[in-house]
Parts: sequence; C-alpha cells; structure tokens
Amino acid sequence: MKEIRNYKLLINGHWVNSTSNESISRVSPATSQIIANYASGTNEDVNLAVIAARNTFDHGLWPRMSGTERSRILRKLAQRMKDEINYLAEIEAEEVGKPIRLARGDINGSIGLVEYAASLAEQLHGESYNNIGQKYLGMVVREPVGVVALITPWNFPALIFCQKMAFALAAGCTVVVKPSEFTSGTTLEISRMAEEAGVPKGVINVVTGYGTTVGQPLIDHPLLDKISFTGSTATGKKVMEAAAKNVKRVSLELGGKSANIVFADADLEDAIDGALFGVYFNQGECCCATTRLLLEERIADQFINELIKRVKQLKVGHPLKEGVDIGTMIHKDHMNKVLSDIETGKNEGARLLCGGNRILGSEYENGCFIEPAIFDQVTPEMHIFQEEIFGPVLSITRFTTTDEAIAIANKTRYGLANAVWTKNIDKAMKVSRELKSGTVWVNTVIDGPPQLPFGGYKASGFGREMGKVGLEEFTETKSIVIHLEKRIPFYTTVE
Ligand code: TXE
Repeated sequence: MKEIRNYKLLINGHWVNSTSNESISRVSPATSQIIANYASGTNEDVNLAVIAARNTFDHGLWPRMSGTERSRILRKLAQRMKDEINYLAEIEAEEVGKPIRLARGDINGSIGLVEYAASLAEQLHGESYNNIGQKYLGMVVREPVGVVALITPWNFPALIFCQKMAFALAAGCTVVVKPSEFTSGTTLEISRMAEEAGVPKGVINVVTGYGTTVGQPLIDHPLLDKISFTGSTATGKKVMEAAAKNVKRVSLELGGKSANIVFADADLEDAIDGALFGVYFNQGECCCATTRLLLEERIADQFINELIKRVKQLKVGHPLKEGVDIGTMIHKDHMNKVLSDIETGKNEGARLLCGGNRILGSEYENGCFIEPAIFDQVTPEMHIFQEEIFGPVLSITRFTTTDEAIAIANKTRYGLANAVWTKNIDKAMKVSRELKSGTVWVNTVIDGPPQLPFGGYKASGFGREMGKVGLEEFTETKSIVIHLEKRIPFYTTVE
C-alpha cells in the first residue's frame, strides 16, 4: 500500500496544525482506501491566515517588488513544478480520480499558466495621456487589488489554483486559498514549491477544510479585498451575498452546459473525436464540457452509429493505470447524483442509446465508476438538457438550419463555452458571433492557450481568468491627474 499523505495548514510561512486538531480523510474514489489527511480548518485559522495575508500586503515586500523580481520567482516556481511533475500528476490522478495521462496534461498546463503569468508580471503597465492640454498630464496606473481569497473546486485542483494564484501573485497580491475538501493535495504541494522558489512568507496562505467551516468565514472576512471563486452556481450566489456586505470585488466561474454543434460539412472524423473528448474528458466533470451535442439532421444517424462504436472502445478504469480513458466520479454522493440524472433523462422521454450504469465487480467494486452514456432525442425543456450533470453523459438534439442550431444552443441559462464544427468560414463566424458564451471553439473543443481569457456569460459567472485581462482582474485602476504650471483660479478674489 502507498503511504498516506498528511498535510497541515500554511499560515504566514509556517506549516501548522488546525486549531480544531481534526483532520479530513480523503478516500480514493477508485478504491475507497484512505490516501490523504488534510487539516480541518476553523474560523480561527481563517482569521489568522487573512491577517497574515493582510500584513504581508500592507507592509511586506511582495507588492513593492519590481515585476521583474516577481516574474523571476514565478519562473522558479514553474521549474520546481517541472522537477516534480510526476509526483504532482499522481496526486492529482489519485485524489480526483482522473486518468494519469490527463493528470500529466493538467500539471503541464498548470506550469504553462505559471510561466505565462510570470511573463505578464513584467509587462503590467498603465497608460499616460500627454495630449490633454499643455497644462495637464494624465496617468492611469495599475495597483494590486490587495488580499484575495481563492476558492477552488475538485475537478481541476492544480490547474484552477494556478489560474488564480499565479495571476494574483504576478499582480502583487497576497492570497488565502481554500481548496476543495476532496482534493487539497496539489494546492498544498505547489504552495510548498512556491516557498522553495522564494515566494516570501505570508504571500500564499492555505486553509484546508469544509465549505461551511472554512469557506464561509473566509468570504465573510472584512479584511479581504477580493474573492475569486470557481464552483457551483449555488455557492457562487453565497459568495456574492457575502461580498455585498463590505463591497468586496468578486469574480465567479460557475457551471456550464456547453453545446457542440456539428454541421454536415464538417470534417466528421475530427468532429467525432471532438464530441467524445468534449464530454468524456475528466469523466465529464468539467465546467466547459460540451455535454449537448447538436447534430445536423442529415448526418445524425451515421454520426451517432460511429459515436456509439467509439464510446464502447473507451476504457473506464483505475486512474493510475496507463491506457485508461475515463476514471471515477469524485465521490459516492456525486456518483449517485449522476446516476439519478440518468434515470431522470429516461423518465422524461430521452432515448438512452448506451451506457449509464454503475460499473461493479473486480477492480471496480469499491469505486465510483460509471459507463459513458449517450441520450438521443433530448429536447430543450428536459432536465438533462438544462442542468449540469457533471458526469460522462452526452445529450443529443438534432437541427436542420443554422438559425435553429444557434437558437437551441442558446436555450440555456449558462454561457461558459460552445463549439462549432464546419468547413464553411461564413457559417463558423456567424455561429461564433451569435452564441452567448465566453468562449467559442471552431473545429476544436476544450482547447486554448493561457493567452486567451476564459469565463462566463449569463449564469456561468463573470470576470475572466487567463489572458492579460486575467491579470488585470487582480488590479485596481487609479487615475492620476497632474496639473502643470499655475492654475487659472476658479474663485476670483475681490479686492
Ligand atoms: O461545489 P461547491 P461542489 C458544479 C458541479 C457539481 C456541483 C457541486 O455541477 O456537481 O457544482 O459541486 C467551497 N462558502 N461544479 O458541491 O460547493 C467548497 O468547499 C465558501 C462546477 O463541490 O461550489 C469548494 O472549495 N466556499 C465547478 C468550492 O466552494 C464554499 C467545479 C466549490 O464547491 C462554501 C465544481 C461556502 N458557503 C463543481 N460552500 C466548475 N465551475 O468548474 C462550499 N464552498
């Protein structure tokens, strides 16, 4: 048996026990055996962490360093992550239940995010206006927003942590991180590496624990300047409520229900692979998963037949086994929720074409494995069309015209991402322009470099991560108006 990893909290540069002295055991979602223990943080731990981040921001070196110095340290962090890439990937695969091949990709992606944020740290600048009259000079300067709470979910723990932390640090902020209680391992390990790379104490503080006992006191804390949250829409609303109390800045990356529109003139081989990857990647536990496949009627039957053949070849299995395509659901409750959504789909009249059962027996017996499922004849009023299932479940709806495809794709309260497959550039651009989402993929899916911002329209949230704007989200804008020479008095003095 592998060694169980035991973790403490990181507060003001020290690894400390929680004041509760209690821990949270993470069991493997593949085997039900304990793989890690995280400290169960409290209100008091949160308070200590926020005070440390506040003091470091108000009096410490980090926000006052040059961008080049911050950039150098972030690059060292990226190097430390490269040194331990396999270790990080194993933790990610084990704790999330995702295939090791994917976990390696996630850690590589996380390194890429840190490197890109490091480059932005050097480039962050404002504007100057030298054209506003002889007697004026205007400057627009960017300042770090301050102390930021980073609250992250369980599906991409390392990637989402780096997508927030590296940009916040590049801007000069200090952070208090609350990772998911199911997958805190890589956040703690990367924070250790950040210290080793030279990030000063108090810049990154990590309080592990539950949403109610750590998350809520954190978002309520009056000494925070901003909350950056990724998770469910329900918790996102709580974040907004808490932030309203003292007008904290907020950015929210919430759920999604992405459409994947395939036109008859697409490269169908590519589109089939994209349809599979878009929904079964990370077991479907992905906010931008393209869970709604919209097929042009005249190719639908042929496309579906091929899709079913290909789905049956996907290997569901233990996350650490090479060659596995689909791992396990994050935990039993979530698995049961996904199975219940599948039942709802059947009951509301959608046609289950394959999969959708829990897999039991031999290596699957103690895990949370589900066969990848495909539903046909899904209509927009159905629960499975509208609600985020967050599992390996694809819904198919057919269309005949481009306008119909756009209308169906937009019939959701979410707006995180959508994809379109066609070889016709006019059609690709018309659809891209009319889809209501923060991202549109054309002839690809779940794709994109750190230069491109990511975030939602509508109920998928607001604010953007990555790209230059991802850095600006962690800044305040200050206008400095400078008057030169003697002013013409506004109030004239009477002799
Ligand atoms: O999310 P939560 P859960 C969706 C997905 C999934 C559902 C529920 O549909 O099935 O959400 O997942 C912390 N104050 N997404 O319950 O609760 C929590 O501890 C402050 C989409 O895990 O939103 C965790 O660290 N924080 C999503 C983080 O919030 C609180 C990814 C997210 O957990 C809190 C994950 C509180 N009161 C799930 N309560 C995406 N957008 O990618 C909980 N938390």
